[in-house]
Amino acid sequence: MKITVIGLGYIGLPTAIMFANHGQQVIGIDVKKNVIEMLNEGKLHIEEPGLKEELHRAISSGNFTAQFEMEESDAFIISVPTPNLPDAYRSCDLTYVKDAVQKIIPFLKRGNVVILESTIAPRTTEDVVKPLLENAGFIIGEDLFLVHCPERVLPGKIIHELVHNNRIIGGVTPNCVEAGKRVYGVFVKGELIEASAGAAELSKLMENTYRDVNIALSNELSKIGDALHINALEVIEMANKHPRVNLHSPGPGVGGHCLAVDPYFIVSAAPEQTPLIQQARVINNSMPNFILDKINGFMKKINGKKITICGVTYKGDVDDIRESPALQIVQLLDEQTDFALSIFDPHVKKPWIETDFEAAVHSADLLVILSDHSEFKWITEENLNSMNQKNIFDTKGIIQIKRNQEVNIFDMGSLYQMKKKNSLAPLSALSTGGNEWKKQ
Ligand code: SAJ
Repeated sequence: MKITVIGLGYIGLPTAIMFANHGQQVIGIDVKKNVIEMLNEGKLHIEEPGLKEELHRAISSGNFTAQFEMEESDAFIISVPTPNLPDAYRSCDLTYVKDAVQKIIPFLKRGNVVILESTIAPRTTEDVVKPLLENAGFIIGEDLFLVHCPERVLPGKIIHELVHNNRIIGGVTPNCVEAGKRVYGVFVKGELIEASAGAAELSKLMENTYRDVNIALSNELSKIGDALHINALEVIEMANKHPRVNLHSPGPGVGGHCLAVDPYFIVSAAPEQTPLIQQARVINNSMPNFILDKINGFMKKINGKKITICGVTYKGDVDDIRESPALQIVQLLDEQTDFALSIFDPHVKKPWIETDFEAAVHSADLLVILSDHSEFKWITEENLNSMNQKNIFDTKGIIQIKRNQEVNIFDMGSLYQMKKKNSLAPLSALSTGGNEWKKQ
């Protein structure tokens, strides 16, 4: 089968490569010149474990080419961005989706399958895309098949989840569902779930909204624990021992182009019916300022001058800083305080990111962990010897060092400790111990 994938981002590119490595002839199309050039040279513009090897396999087999020009194909997969519009309910911007549909229309033939993978507002497939294709003279379900097949892969585990997650095949008609199943049956080992296009759209959005609302509940719990001087993380650990309770992890906020985006697509489609979803977004969006207040209060108490921020990505072990609450906190600190700031993130290459851990923590009074990168598990007490005061505020629960006389460690469960007068270990005698970090 010849497949054209439009949009070579975090989802489109792995999807295109997966089809190519399962014997299909795949063309990858993107509007970014550097993306096309990098991919054809076997280089990646995104960080995803295992993807580079898969890309090289796809190129060397001759089954994958990245290019600008559209070509006739058996199936067209649209995986372009659908950001929020800056309107009252931050509705779904369908500009790129509509552009992509217009671009493929001249190349469509009878029997083709058009698949929308982008996360879209409820009813988009039926009410927006279907009319565009019908206006071009096609009868959906007879000479053209239209499917919404949302992705559910977790960045950082995309290669595995693309194959093993089940997939919802949301067809405009039953024939469309069958056509969609024939395409994804090429490599999906998970269940191919038959659905209507509308149910597929809303299911995808609800999956992320469910997570956003549950994270908001835990973020609210961290505020309750702060007010009542009760350790919220201990409460979560105990409550989750109940067979039907799954409290999520509180943190510095909810980032990424999924949970921080998708709930608004439901809200903007049904604003009167979504008070809970809207309030959850308000709570999660309040976390960067909440964390800033904790940092400010603590630094004033210890008369701190310098803060080292570890992690600016929206979550651990990715290089994605889109909608990152960590980055919001850095910006708030920069705009609203006079603290010296040093930023360290081994996954992000930017001029303002310190590449040497020891240099980043040198003379710092507080180390704030905002992304749970695996590398931060290996931070040892010795790595902190160049700090002025050994204080850690670990908002992601990744640090393995145990709190002791030398190091003060706070997390989302012990926020109330940051306010206490005597919550500090005495200053440690500065030593020039070796830097384990560099040797990792
Ligand atoms: N987060 C918390 N507490 C938690 C879990 C996550 O604060 O207990 C934060 C993370 O730090 C991050 C944000 O929420 O800032 C999103 O994290 P995530 O683990 O949900 O990761 P995403 O957004 O990359 O992936 C989600 C996944 N959706 C679900 O798990 C329901 C993934 O399966 C989707 O395919 C993806 O969104 C997407 O592309 O829609």
